[in-house]
Amino acid sequence: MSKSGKPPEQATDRLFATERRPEDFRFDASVARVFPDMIRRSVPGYTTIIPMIEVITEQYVQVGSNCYDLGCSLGASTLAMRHGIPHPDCTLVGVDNSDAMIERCEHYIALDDSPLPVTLRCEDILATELTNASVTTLNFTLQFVPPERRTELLTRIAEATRPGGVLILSEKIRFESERDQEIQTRLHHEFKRANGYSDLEISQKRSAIEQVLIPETLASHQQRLQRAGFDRVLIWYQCFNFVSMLAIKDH
Ligand code: GEK
Repeated sequence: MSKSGKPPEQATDRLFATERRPEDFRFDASVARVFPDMIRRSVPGYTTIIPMIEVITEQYVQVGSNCYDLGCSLGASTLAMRHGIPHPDCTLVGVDNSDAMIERCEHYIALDDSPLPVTLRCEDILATELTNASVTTLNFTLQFVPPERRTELLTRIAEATRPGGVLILSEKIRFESERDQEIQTRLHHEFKRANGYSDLEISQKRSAIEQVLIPETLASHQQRLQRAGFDRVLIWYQCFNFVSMLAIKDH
């Protein structure tokens, strides 16, 4: 239970509500505690993307394969994948390098009623073993990986993916044109304001996350995915500066 007596999944994000010392954002216990509320109120489209991960998984999962959720946090995307996997012989693996996230994720997985076993690894996704994959998800995680290591990670995912398999990649993006960037950023901030965040919360969160979450353009993502070994990249969702892509490996 949170201090307010609410169950953890309902704890309200007030982390940036009062003036605080500038510090880089970290996925620690205080963030893990309010994470469902934080991500829902901060990421436009998150509540649509999660159920669609189930739909996409169902379409592309292959008998006897492994499915990975990289940067699984509390397991929202992991559970969506779990419900989209009809084959009992598949393995589902969730990976996150935050102890606080993995600890709480175990609890959410245990509460869920699907019989498919889930393995959770508290590991760096840059080092975790990937093999025989049909569906891999990076739902707003690649943006936290240092840009110079992103190609290496995507190449490893593409190499581990079976023909016909996919990567679901959701990211905050930036725009080539300054004017577009300014409009989309304003709309994103309006979304946060509409969800009850104050100007102070928005600006303090922005400063904390600036050095940690590095967005890239859609073109950079598309080109990198193709260089990494995916044959086709579809944009299946966009709301303001938040996008989700489906990278398909044909052969
Ligand atoms: C969801 N997918 O709810 N290795 C492992 N984990 C990492 C790494 C890394 N190198 N870098 C960051 N993370 C989830 C939401 S949140 C997105 C994903 C957000 C983890 C980090 O600890 C955090 O839990 C997650 O990636 C990103 O659908 O907060 O915007």
